[in-house]
Amino acid sequence: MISNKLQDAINNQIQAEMDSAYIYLAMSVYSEGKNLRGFAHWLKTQYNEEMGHAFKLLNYLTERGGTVKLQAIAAPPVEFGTPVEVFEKVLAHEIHITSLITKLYELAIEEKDYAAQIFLQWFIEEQVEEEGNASTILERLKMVGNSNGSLLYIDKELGKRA
Ligand code: OFO
Repeated sequence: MISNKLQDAINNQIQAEMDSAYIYLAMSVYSEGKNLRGFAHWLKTQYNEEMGHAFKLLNYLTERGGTVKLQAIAAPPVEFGTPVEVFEKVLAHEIHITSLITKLYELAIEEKDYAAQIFLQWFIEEQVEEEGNASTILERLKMVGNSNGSLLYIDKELGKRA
């Protein structure tokens, strides 16, 4: 059985993951509107990943005998700026999510919940990947500057995300 403290914190993290999903979906729609279809595809794939993270937590909480309490998700923005600004926001958001995962892990240690610590290690590794991906794309976008041709090349590359 999971402690109430950890149960509440996991419920908060489910909300945070769904919130991430919603933000990326909004970014995807925004990019589609700018005819950046590869960006839109990458961001929609990210939306699906975030929903996967939320479900992973939700299933775990149920498995541990906890109660899932779904929370409200705020409306995301409509405008996200230039492609560089979009990915600055993606990276900043992932850094924020990493800090939440770290706090969750610290709580699992405090609560001496070894099973939760093992479970959360997957999320710790995932955040390394999430930040890495966002940071690589951001750096490449900064590299190409105002070159539309290069931007379209990156768009094509992002469209290949499986
Ligand atoms: Fe769920 O990793 Fe991004 O937010």
